Parts: sequence; structure tokens; C-alpha cells
Amino acid sequence: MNWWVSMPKVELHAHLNGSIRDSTLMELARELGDRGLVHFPDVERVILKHDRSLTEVFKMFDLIHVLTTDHETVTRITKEVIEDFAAENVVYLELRTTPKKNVSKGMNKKSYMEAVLEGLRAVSNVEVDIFSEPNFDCRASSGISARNNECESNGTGKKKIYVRLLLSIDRRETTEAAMETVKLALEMRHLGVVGIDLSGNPIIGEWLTFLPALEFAKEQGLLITLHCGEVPNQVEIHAMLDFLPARIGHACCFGEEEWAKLKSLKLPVEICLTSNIRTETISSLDIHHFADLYTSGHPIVLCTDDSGVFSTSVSGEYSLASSSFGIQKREMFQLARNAVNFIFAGNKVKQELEQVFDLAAKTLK
Ligand code: 6MZ
Repeated sequence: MNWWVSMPKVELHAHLNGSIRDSTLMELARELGDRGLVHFPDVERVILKHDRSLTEVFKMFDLIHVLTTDHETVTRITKEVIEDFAAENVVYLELRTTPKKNVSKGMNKKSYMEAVLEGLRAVSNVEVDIFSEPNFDCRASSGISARNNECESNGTGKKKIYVRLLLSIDRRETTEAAMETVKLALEMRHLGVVGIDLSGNPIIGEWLTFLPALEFAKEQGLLITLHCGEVPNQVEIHAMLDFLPARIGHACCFGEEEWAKLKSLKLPVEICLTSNIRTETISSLDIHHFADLYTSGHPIVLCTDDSGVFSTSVSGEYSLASSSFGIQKREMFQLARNAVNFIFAGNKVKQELEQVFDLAAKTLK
């Protein structure tokens, strides 16, 4: 097996609807095409196009959401995405998704998330650990039930992946809609929801619209990660850093002042190399901020962002960083291992992941 695949990895920045297999998207598009709901050849062309600007990427997401936003499909894509990450030895996955309403399908944000949980439970070829921290009682009911957790014995002898969920606020949403997502996240904490993400088209929406919901989430103990500096917006970048999120994603359009602030705060950065290059938020890898952050020892974690949309994988991102920046396998292994420090799950999971990396360190050559 390829070394990069064999190495245990931690994925902290993966959007559910960006991580769908092309084959599944094509199948869904064909079905809707047959029912006359989309024009299949147009959709096929969009799905198979792999170089997209940032603006085109968000149009692509709107199309994906047309194909996927019903309960059954949300369950299916969740199951497949987890299987795909597990197959390449991702041992801990923080999967993020935007809870959605789709009135025509009887879907609200809560039922969308129930469909996601159903997808977690549907995975059978690998053991999925979705249980949150021991101080949450998994029998306490909120209308959504936990199954694959420590309340039941596991002992299956199968490969294991820890999955935790982040609920995303889309930058198109209102303050009220953002607050609804945070309240849902709080209601689902015993089911593996550990935090909140702010994402969506970075040229849409104002930071102050989301701030009340993000502040409330933080007060309630949810951990926050923000898409920060995907486009040049110095005022917003400073406001986001002042908010002190637990992590940020991207950090592509930072100036000297913003780098200095980020580094003094030691905020971990989720780095998505292929995504940044494909969307042209960074023009080439030799000027990517990965190199500076890595050499200065700043906390970073390599992630995919949207493995489906950008045709990448976590193994691929590690291999790419190694070859582009001349970093040896042993150091890349250490980089993967360091990511355990930045996960939103608690100490028990961190300790268990340390053991996974200890074991791999002995066996990987
Ligand atoms: C900002 C992004 C993103 O939530 O429907 N998303 N937001 N920047 C990016 N970089 C390219 N990639 C994905 O997954 C898709 C949604 O995630 C956000 C967008 O809001 C997109 O609609 P979910 O599962």
C-alpha cells in the first residue's frame, strides 16, 4: 500500500457536500435528469470540470445541493464520505456540514442532521466512534439517538475511525438562522457535535451578522473554526483573529500585520493546498504560506477542504506537501501526529489517537 495512505492521518477541514464521490454525483444527476428535473449533459459538464475559480466553486456547490438535499441522499453521502476517509487511514475526522432546510422535501435543519447521523450509523465496514466526551450522558434524549457509542460494547475488531461533527454557518445566512444552527449544535453535543464553522462564499455576508451566534456558541463551550482570509479583507481578518477562534481555515490573503497577529496568538491553521491552488486564492505552491508556517513551527494541519470538488485526498495532500516543500516522510508523520493537539474532541480521544500514532511509528518503515 502507498506509504501516504498507510500513515494514520487526522482530517479537520472537510465539507460533507464537497467530499462526495464523482460517481455518486453523476448517478444522482442522471436520476434527476431522467425525471426532467435537471439537464444531465449540462450537469455532467460541470461535475467533470476540475479547474474552477472560487466563484465557480460556489456555483458548483449550489448545483451539488440541488442533487443531494433530501434525507436519503444526505445519509448516503455521509456514509460514503466516512468510508472513503477511513479507507485512506484517516483515524480522526471532523466532518463539517451546513444544516439545511428544504421545504419541498420536508427537511429542516434538525432533520438534515438526523440524516447525517443516520449516515454515520450506516457505515458497516469500519467502526465509527461518534460518542462525545464522558461528561455527556449518551442516554439523555433530545429526539436524536446515539448508537455507535460507548454505551454499547464495540469489540468488533474492525478498523476504527473517530468522527466528530462541526455545524457550518453559511455566510448567506441571517443572524437568526446562524443562531438556529448554534442551538441545534448544542442540542446535539452528546451525539458528537463539537463545534461550529463559518464558511460559504467569502465575498458574501458581514462578520457582524454572525458574531452574536458565534459568541453565544463560544459562551456555551462549543469550539469555533472560521474560514479566514480566503479573500483580501483586512478588517474582517482582524475582527476574526480578535474573536480568538480555536482554529482558522485557509489564511490565504494575510498581510504582514495579520501574520504577526496570527503567529503571536498561535492559532492553528487548517491548510488546504490543492483547494487554494485550484481556486487560485494562492497562485502557486512555491509562494504558499505553508512553507513559512511550517518552518516557523506555527501550528498547522493539512486538510482537503473538498476532496470531491478538488479531486484530492488527505494522503494526496501529505504527498504533495512532502514533494513540494522537500519534507521527509518522518517529518510528515510528525506533522500528521501534531494535528491530534488541535482536534476539538477531548483528552480521552487524544490519548487514544496518540496510541494509534505510537503503534504506527513502530510499524511504518
Ligand atoms: C468557503 C466552503 C469552501 O456544508 O453543504 N465550503 N466555504 N470556502 C471554501 N473553499 C473552497 N468549500 C466548501 O458543504 C458545502 C458547503 O461548504 C462551504 C460552502 O458553504 C459550501 O456550500 P456542506 O456540506
